Amino acid sequence: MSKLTILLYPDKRLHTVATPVLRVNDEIRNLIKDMGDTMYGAPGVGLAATQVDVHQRIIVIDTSPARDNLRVFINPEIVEANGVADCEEGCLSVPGIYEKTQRAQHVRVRALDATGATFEHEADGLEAVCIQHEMDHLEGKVFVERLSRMKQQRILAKLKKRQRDTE
Ligand code: GNR
Ligand code: NI
Repeated sequence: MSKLTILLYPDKRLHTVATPVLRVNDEIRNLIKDMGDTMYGAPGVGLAATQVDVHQRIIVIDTSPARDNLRVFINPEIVEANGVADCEEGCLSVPGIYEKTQRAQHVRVRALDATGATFEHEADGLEAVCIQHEMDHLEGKVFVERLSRMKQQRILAKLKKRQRDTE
C-alpha cells in the first residue's frame, strides 16, 4: 500500500501535458496500484497520473458505491461524446472547492488496460464527467480553468487565505 502525494492547485506541474505510455510494463502496473491506493485513500472517484507528478497518460476511476470497481485507462481517447451533464465538480488537487460545470453526459472511451490490450468503455453521468475531468488533467488542465475569470480569482484568493491561515 503506497499513497502518493497529490499536487495542489495552483502548482505549475499540474499544467504539464502528459505523454503517451509506450509500453504497459510492471513499472506502469505498480504506478497504477499506487494511484488506486491514493485515490481510495483520498478518498476520490478518480485520479490522473498528472496529479501525482507522473506525466504519462494514465487515469484510474471508481464511481461505484461499494468502491470495488477500479477502472484503468491508459492513453485514453474519447471516440464519441453526446448530451449535456450539469454537475457539481470537485478535484483532489483543489480541496474543498465545488463548482457547477457542464460536460458531455455520455462518452465512449478507447484506451489500453493494465495488460496493454485495447478496449472501449461507455460511461454516463458521474463516471462520464469523471473521465472527462481526468483527461483534462492529462492535458495539463484543472477544472477551475473552465470557470469564469471571476470565479477563478475567487478560488485563488480562498486558497491563498487558507494557506495563510494554516501557516
Ligand atoms: O473525487 C473527485 N470527485 C469528482 C466529483 C465531480 C466531478 C469530478 C470529480 S473527480 C475528483 C477526483 C479528482 O480530482 N480527479 O482528478
Ligand atoms: Ni481532479
